[in-house]
Amino acid sequence: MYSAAAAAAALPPRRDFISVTLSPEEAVGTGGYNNSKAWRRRSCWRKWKQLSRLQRSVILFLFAFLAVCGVISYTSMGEPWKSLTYKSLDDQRIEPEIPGLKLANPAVLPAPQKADANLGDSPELSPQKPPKPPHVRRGPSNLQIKPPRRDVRLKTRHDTSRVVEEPVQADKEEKTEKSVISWRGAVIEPDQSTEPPSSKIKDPEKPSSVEAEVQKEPVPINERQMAVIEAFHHAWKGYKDFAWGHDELKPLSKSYSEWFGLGLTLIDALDTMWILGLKEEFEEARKWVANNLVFDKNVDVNLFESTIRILGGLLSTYHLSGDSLFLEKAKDIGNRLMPAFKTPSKIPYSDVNIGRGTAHPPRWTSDSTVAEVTSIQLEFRELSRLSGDEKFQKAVDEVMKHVHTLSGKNDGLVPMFINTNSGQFTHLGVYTLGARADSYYEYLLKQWIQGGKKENELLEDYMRAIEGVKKHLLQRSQPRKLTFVGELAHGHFSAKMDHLVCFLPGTLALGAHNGLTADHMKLAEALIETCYQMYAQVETGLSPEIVHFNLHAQKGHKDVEIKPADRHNLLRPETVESLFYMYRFTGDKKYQDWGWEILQNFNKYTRVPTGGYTSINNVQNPSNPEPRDKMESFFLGETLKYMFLLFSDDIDLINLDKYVFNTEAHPLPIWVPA
Ligand code: DMJ
Repeated sequence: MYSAAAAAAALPPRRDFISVTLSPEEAVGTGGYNNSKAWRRRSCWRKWKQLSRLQRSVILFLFAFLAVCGVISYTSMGEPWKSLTYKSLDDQRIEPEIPGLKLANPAVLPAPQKADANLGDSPELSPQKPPKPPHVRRGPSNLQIKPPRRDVRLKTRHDTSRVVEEPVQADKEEKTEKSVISWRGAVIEPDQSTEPPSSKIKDPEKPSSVEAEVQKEPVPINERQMAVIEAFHHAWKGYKDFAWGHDELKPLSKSYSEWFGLGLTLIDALDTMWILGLKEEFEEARKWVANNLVFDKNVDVNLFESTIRILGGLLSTYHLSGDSLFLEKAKDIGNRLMPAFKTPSKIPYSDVNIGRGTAHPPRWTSDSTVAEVTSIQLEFRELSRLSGDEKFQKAVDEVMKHVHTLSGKNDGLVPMFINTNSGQFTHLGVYTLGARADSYYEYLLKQWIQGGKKENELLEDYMRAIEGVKKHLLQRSQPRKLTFVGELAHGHFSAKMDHLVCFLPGTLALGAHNGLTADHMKLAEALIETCYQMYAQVETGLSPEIVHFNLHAQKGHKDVEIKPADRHNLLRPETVESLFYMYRFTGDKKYQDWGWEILQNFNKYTRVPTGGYTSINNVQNPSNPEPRDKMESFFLGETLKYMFLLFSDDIDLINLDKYVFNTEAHPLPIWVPA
């Protein structure tokens, strides 16, 4: 018997080897005649055996030689193919220098750009690591995530790995467009010529440049992210079963509520599904948008809410998926919201009838809230950049400029109301970082970031406001000395803090990350601890809507006091949002652990067995938290999205140097990425 023992002996001990066993006859090659049927079938083998050892060696050598030649010629033939494939990228690098020559438009993020600047500098395009050839796809009816023609590396439905389609023979009409599209939000680079539209907005249908992304090693999904996906599935099941296409799920009564009648939850959740990798759900929702989302309706919508949820959701989904359906819908709703700005002061009305094209303030006043009119800018500015129509940006920039000059601020802090006729602040003297003012501060910083940190007035107003917060609103509680942001009413400090204020640590951290003073980060660290304690000190481990902090130590009292009217929880995102920023910027795992606790408590007290999650009336009663029978759209749009991002260690999963989140957690590109 022959075995490969000799060869194995030459190998280091313990290495695996393959043992091949032949019959003794075969082994020695003597070849006795055997006339059995089986033997006859092996005539080749017989002939082989009849050859002399020299003849066999020559044949084997020839085979080996041919094989080597084959391999060499295959690899050298591959080069021309490769260079053909990458040529488009190389072309992009040099073409902008040729006057008048326009570049291919990216499927996403079309924008005016000096394309060579970024592309040339990009380490991602270094010769050692050539970029993946861009996948080309565009068109109203084609989802960019549609199954590729070959080799899409989508491992599992819940796999966090980026999925990039290998080069395909793209459709002809797509040939001039280049972008890397994958099944994850972070994959499409917003640095594709993202320049502010301020001077002249170019037609995005005209060519621009694209930077292709080099794929990194996939970052595996972890258990906590899986738990978020599970929670999303559960919430989505309820919505799908009982509220499909309606605004909000009522999970207990297994029905729905309408606010605008525009499928609010579905739209708010689109980019979350994209980021979580829920492809089937996304495609199903996309179909609904394509077939059922109609804005030509005689319905009053709130300008702010429909901007941050619908316009913001459509724009970010367009960016993530590259699917122009979402851009078209965004343009439609954007245009329909414009009548809101037809006011004597240009400060927009709160409500618009998107079917009739009329707008009006609430019935009882001609005021709008300050947060509402100053937290629509990220979306309208981006819509101008994408549509090539300046009017959107002009309208919202005018509001900011006007508010910048207004009197009635207190060290940068703004009152809560502004009059649409006079353009002046009203109800002076009350200052809060909570409801009605909160996102004014958030959008000062975020617009500055979105526009490439050039709009100094925005930064000035932001910096001044944070100084105002420090001067007038910061206090420390007893007994744990938690730093919190209270309110000021006509000179009197109130130790009241809305859960809404918990956006602030995240915003401060984002500012510090973008080069603002390190003090802001210190304050962010202190405030996020407070926001966490607003959960941890409560019986259910869930925060109420509003807390009052104790300023004086009292025996048996915690820092956090809750009034009966304030003890509800609406599944709000702000603390989780800030935890996400804090973890991104510090890497301190405690922030993930805190978020994990919160998720578990949502599961414990707000999950409805038949599908969906519900807001609750009483966070202080674990045995009966009193479900309210409503799942707000921001639970899917924001809370679960921020949870998923918080648990991720992949900084490119919505890279914060390339995207800025609107106040409803919809990521929009930074025009000139860091
Ligand atoms: C969301 O609609 C937005 O986050 C908004 O800025 C505040 N309110 C809810 C979430 O709490």
